[in-house]
Amino acid sequence: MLTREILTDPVTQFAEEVRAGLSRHSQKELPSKYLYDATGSALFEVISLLPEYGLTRADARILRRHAGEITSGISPPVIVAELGSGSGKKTRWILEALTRRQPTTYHPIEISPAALAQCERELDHLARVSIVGFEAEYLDGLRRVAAGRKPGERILVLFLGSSIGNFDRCPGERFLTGVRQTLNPGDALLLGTDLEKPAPRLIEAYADALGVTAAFNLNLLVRINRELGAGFDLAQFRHLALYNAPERRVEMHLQSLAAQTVTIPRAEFSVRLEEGETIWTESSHKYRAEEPFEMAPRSGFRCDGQWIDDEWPFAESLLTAV
Ligand code: AVI
Repeated sequence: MLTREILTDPVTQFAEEVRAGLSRHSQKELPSKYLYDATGSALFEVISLLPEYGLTRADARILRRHAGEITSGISPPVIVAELGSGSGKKTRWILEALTRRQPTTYHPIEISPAALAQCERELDHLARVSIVGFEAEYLDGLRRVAAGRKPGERILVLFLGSSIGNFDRCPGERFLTGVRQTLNPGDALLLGTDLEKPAPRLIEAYADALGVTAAFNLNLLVRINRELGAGFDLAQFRHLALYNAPERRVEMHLQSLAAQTVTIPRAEFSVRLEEGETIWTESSHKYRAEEPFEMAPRSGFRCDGQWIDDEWPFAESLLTAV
């Protein structure tokens, strides 16, 4: 069964956030969540197939190998809420493990309607799974899931693929606290974190030879042109991926190749960029394996288990709400 609720007014919010990020006098920035329109979501699926980008395959291997063990400690009945489901491909293993014990309701929560639709298509055929998606920001969707739970039901929240890494570290922990506040003791959060690796390997992963990540990044300007009527000329920008060692993160930027002024009519605003100036579009923080154990108590959880991939350092950690 498929149901979907829409909880946001996307265009107004997009215009406001673009204006706020590009009117900064210091480092200009755009929120990375806007990378995922239909084209961006499709490009991210291609990124996950690239030989240089092992993250998604590592995450999938862990879930395929360990889904039974991961879910075994959570007492039924369990409902599953996934924050940023993407295509939903990896989630299949968790849902199949749960449906061996019980029919399962699955709530993908996605700001991207294209990703939500793909996720629903991908998982619709699973037996004993009901899908009720929310087109919403993560916490708004999760609150709806929690408000609808029946007495005795536990919630398993999935936050896979190291999406936590796209938050700065303190806001990331505040976000985990926000997740905890919507849950009850005994509910669980499965948290994916990409682990530290040598900088050259990371740069290759975010500046692939084929240019797919460059297209993913530049597509943000295409989206602003289409949805907000802006006049960004893509030939005047290039994709940059750099490793910020003190912050332990990969940063994606769009670098202006010339001094230019671009008008964004639906945001009622023009942005002036100098030659070489960048717009920061995404951070991808990397973690040490012990960090989820340290972050858990600071946000109201306890870390009860961790699984690490042996080919591409990546950890899935199971956090229980205390
Ligand atoms: C979704 N997120 C965890 C990806 C990452 O690695 O930060 C997005 C991505 N950006 C460039 N490549 C992949």
